Amino acid sequence: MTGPGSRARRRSTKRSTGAGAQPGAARAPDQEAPAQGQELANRVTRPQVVAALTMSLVALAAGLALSASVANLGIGARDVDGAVMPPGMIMTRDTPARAMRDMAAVDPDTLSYRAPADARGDQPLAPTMDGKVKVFALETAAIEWNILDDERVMAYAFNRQIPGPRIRVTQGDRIRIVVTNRLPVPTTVHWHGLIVPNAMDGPAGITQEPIPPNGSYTYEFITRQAGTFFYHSHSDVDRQQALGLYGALIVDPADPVQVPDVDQELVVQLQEWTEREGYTYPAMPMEGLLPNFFTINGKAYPETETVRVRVGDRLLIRFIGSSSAFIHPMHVHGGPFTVIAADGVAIPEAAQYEKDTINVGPGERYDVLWTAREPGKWLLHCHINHHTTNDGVEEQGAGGLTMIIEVS
Ligand SMILES: [Cu+2]
Repeated sequence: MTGPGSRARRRSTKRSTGAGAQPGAARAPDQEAPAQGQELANRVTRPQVVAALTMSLVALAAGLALSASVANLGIGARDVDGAVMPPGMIMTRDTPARAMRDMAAVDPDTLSYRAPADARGDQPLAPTMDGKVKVFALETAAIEWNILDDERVMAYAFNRQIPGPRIRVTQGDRIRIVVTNRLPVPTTVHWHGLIVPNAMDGPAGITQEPIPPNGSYTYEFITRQAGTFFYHSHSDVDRQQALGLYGALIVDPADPVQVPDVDQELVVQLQEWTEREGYTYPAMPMEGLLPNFFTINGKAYPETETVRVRVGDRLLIRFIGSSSAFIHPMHVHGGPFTVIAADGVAIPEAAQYEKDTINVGPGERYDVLWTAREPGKWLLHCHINHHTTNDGVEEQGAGGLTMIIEVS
């Protein structure tokens, strides 16, 4: 119940208990004496203190336990060097800092070059001669690279291109490759499929110390085999090769009779990219790192090259499994091709076989001969159909691992 009378009572009670209240001061007739139990009510009892303390400790422990069950409290921002992790990646409480650095986005601060949007990879690399030795120079760097007109990735590259430049030599050549490392991290180079002295093979920490940033290493060997090979990083391979450190290495047979009789040649190097919210991550078969872009020779369709041949022409296609983690069943429209070499080894004519789709796994190479039978536009593409999209979308009828063979 409230009314003018009760309000007056509350006011007068306050006044009478205040510091300035004087004993014996005049009191209105309806005024009451101060409540007797007021001081007691403000005193905290020991059981109350114990209860409040216990509740606080329980809440604190529960909070810590909850955090520890979903987050890794064992590492801090300094351990992961400010790494940006992909959205959707599952990081458990036991994911170590090293693994996180391995899967992190390319740090934009480490980029040293932006390639023109129309730049092409796999460019021929001319050697200089030192006596009879063919000397090639490779330089690694973190660069920006367009896989489409409107899609730029942050990549690790040899000689500022994706894929790295094409090294082409003849069986029996002595070659020397001077590798200079301009990456922010150590690296090495492996000559995939070639028989070389062990110290020239490239695995970091196994046959050589990794090449430090701004360091260099010289590889030298004689090319004993002939066929389709490639080179790639062999240091933090799952990160470095997936970010673009690979290139074709073609060795022509010393015996011209063994050179296949073809009208045109096409090298197909495959790669996946994981590009999210402006960051580039190394594509891996795991949550958050699954690729959303796919390239042939560093470009996604429709930016891939169009091959032009005539009816009756024989086209040699060298498929290179330069992809780091994914298999691509490569299919050619317009009739089957003949598989003439696998992993840099020529297949004797009697054992050659026809196919129209061939699984190109990481590390594999297949040389196939395709004859242009009918005029028109014939597709060469991966048959995992998601790999022929750009970020899940088809453009101009396809995407990603697609190119056109135009037969006139
Ligand atoms: Cu594929």
